[in-house]
Amino acid sequence: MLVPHSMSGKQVGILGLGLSGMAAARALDAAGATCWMHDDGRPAPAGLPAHAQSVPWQDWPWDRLDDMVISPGIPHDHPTPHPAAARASDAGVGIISEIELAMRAAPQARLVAVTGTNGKSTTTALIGHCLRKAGMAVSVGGNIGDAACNLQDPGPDGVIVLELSSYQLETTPSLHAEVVLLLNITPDHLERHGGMDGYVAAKARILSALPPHGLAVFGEDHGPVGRLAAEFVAAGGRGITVGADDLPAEAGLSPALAGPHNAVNAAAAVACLRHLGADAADIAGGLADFVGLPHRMQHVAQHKGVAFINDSKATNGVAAACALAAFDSIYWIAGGEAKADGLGPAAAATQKVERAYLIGSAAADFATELTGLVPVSLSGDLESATHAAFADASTATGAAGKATILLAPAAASFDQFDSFVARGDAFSAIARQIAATGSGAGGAHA
Ligand code: UMA
Repeated sequence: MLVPHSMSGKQVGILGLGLSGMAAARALDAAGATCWMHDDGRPAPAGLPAHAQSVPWQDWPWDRLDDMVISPGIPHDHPTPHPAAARASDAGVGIISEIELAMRAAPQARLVAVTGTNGKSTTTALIGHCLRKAGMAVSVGGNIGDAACNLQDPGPDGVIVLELSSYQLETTPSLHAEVVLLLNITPDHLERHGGMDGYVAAKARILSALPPHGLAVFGEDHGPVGRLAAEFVAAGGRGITVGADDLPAEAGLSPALAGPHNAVNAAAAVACLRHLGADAADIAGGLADFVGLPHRMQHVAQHKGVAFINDSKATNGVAAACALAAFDSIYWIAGGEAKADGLGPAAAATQKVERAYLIGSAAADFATELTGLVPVSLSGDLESATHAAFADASTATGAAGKATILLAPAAASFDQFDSFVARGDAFSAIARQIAATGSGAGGAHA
């Protein structure tokens, strides 16, 4: 655990009792702080740390609070601040993230921080994988899933690799890292940042984490990242921009790194790994045998020449367009709760799509966007869509065929599932059941 000893004796409010809130409570308790905890949606779990108590935020001792740790999913600014955040601002109480506590713990390890709209979890995991291959002690966490305060400090020769979301970047004023990676910025989470300018500003905060000798790695981009890179270098920063062409010529990428977007992610990881001193052979080995992450271009089943790919994490049009570029003969399952730009660039990335199977509340609008581009089926739900896609794909490919059923929704999951994880798990279960039983019933088109 990363313990922020400087918080000893402090009074701290904790808003949200999910992964980050609970990790913050344990770390603050270990540091000797007193915690006041509140969650709007769930009761406090059993076994709170000794110096933590569950109390409605209205009853916290606001005149004595030093800081309030806010969970990343809770707005402190846009579209409207949570009332406890508004109260904290009025009372002059600092609003900080759980990541900020990990920074205040001042770990001895070298730090790497990774952000971007898409690909940040894959890149974070890939860096961790290659460092382990190189024999280095490494801890990996942050937005990828394991809360930062839960991580062990691997010591001065080790590395902590943190994935950071825009939400976390906004509330981590003490962020510091020896290497930062800014992969790409395309519209996402705009309601939480008051629009694109606010979102870009939140992502750009990662650059202020660098000391003078630190390295910034930028993904090749003609949009906001390109501008930020140019400004950073013009101001004297040490920054490099990488594209797919910067991968070592001999690099063989694992199937989990399929697609041009993952080539950029891999090239960014390589630049970071070289800076950290990883051996070229270990980097090459790590790129080749990286197994990838669940719900990201994950091969979950294969039957009758048809591969089932779970990319449920493709919750926006840019991510879905990247997935569509990575396969041929695609039977594409899309839909859910649409983002502000609908399918975005995914609509124009459908050249290799045989048919789209649309689900959820976005289905009708997505069908309109795809008119004249690809045939569509209004499938309603994921189960119907997957069965229909398999019936079509296995018929079209025949015995020797090769086709891909791709779940890349270009939309959030919340209209039909609790999370992208639940959506991906459901797809994987259906795919494996089809592979086990050979059943592809339900191929009718609406
Ligand atoms: N809650 C309230 N009031 C509200 C809203 C939520 O009390 O108005 C409560 C909920 O009832 C819940 C808690 O807050 O109990 C949830 O907090 P949270 O949504 O911030 O989630 P955590 O469990 O703390 O997980 C967070 C990240 N979640 C989000 O950013 C939404 C996780 O990223 C991250 O893995 C974890 O911290 C550890 O760092 C997930 C994510 O979806 C994977 N991230 C977004 C993304 O990748 O696009 C940014």
